[in-house]
Amino acid sequence: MKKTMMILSLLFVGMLLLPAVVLSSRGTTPESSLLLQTVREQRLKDIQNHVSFPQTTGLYHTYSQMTTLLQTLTATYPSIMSMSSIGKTSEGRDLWMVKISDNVSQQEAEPEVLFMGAHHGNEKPGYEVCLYFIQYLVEHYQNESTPEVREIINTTQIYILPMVNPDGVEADTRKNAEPNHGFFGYSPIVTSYGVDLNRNYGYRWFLLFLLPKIYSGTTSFIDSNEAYHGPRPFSENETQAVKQFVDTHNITISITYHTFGQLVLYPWGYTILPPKDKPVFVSIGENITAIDHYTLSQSIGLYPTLGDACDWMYGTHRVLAYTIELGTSFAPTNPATLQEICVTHNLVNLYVCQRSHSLN
Ligand code: 0X9
Ligand code: ZN
Repeated sequence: MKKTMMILSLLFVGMLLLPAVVLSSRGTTPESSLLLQTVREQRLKDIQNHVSFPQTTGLYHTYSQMTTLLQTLTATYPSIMSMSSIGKTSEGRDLWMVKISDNVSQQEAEPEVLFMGAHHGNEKPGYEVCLYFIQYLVEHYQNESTPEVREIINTTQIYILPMVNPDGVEADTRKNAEPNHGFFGYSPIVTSYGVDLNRNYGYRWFLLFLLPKIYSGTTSFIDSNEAYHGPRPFSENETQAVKQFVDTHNITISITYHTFGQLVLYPWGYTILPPKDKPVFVSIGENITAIDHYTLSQSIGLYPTLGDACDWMYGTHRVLAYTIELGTSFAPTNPATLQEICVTHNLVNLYVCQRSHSLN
């Protein structure tokens, strides 16, 4: 009798667990399940070992602290890391692009991936994720317990532009610091400051005029508006620099980090039509959300807008370009929250590098 009861209760518990098993495996293709297992283990190790986080007196790096950190790392790991300025902001700050790869000074026939942070200067976790990733990669290259990092660096050309908008980061503003000259830039005097860089990419701008009602809530002709798109496409030094870089590289996958909302977004943001590559976007996106437990959606699901970086990268160069909206606030003040965001998206970034090898 006792035995039958035990078997029955085991069966009951088993039945309860079954949907959980089925659910947790959905959206995780076999290609990534091994990686997910190893990255989860890594993640735990990281949380335990990363004693030096945060490295600065404040929680977030300043622009100059970032510059020093990147210069120090480049000097320490010159064979796998290089940095170069791909442009200057209106206030004269360099836009630092980091490359991490073996034979770092050479252009090789290896997949190229691009990570960017801080299009919006007040969204600081985005660049911290990038800095954490850079440091993690170079510091684990020789580490015998992380052979996958060595493999990734040896076989991938990883580009990271942590701060697209350093002027905005320094001023803690969404927009950059560009002086504006009124409607379409025609005023002789300075009327306000700043352009929303994630509205300034030149993809399908004509729709602003054709369908103004659809986009007027999220992008603006008014230069003092927080979502001002600028006087013309690619009017800004920062977007021009990104354009020039992406135009001259063969980027396969890209992640642009923003805050906030715990979302993984794929194009399009300007239309409800699905992108041609939706199955790939969803397959990779589901593997990303299996790591960070965020919600996967087409960008327009958040809201429709024009001129964002990912629509341009995908529309012009077919880059599999994701926007990730990190966390639950623009700039969390709790170090543990920031650390969790960085550690988790370090794994996302490693996965993306690996996945870039199995694309057509
Ligand atoms: O509005 C943006 O630029 C992004 N959100 S944020 O809160 N970081 O400003 C979202 C861009 C995603 N693209 C679209 N929704 N079209
Ligand atoms: Zn943003």
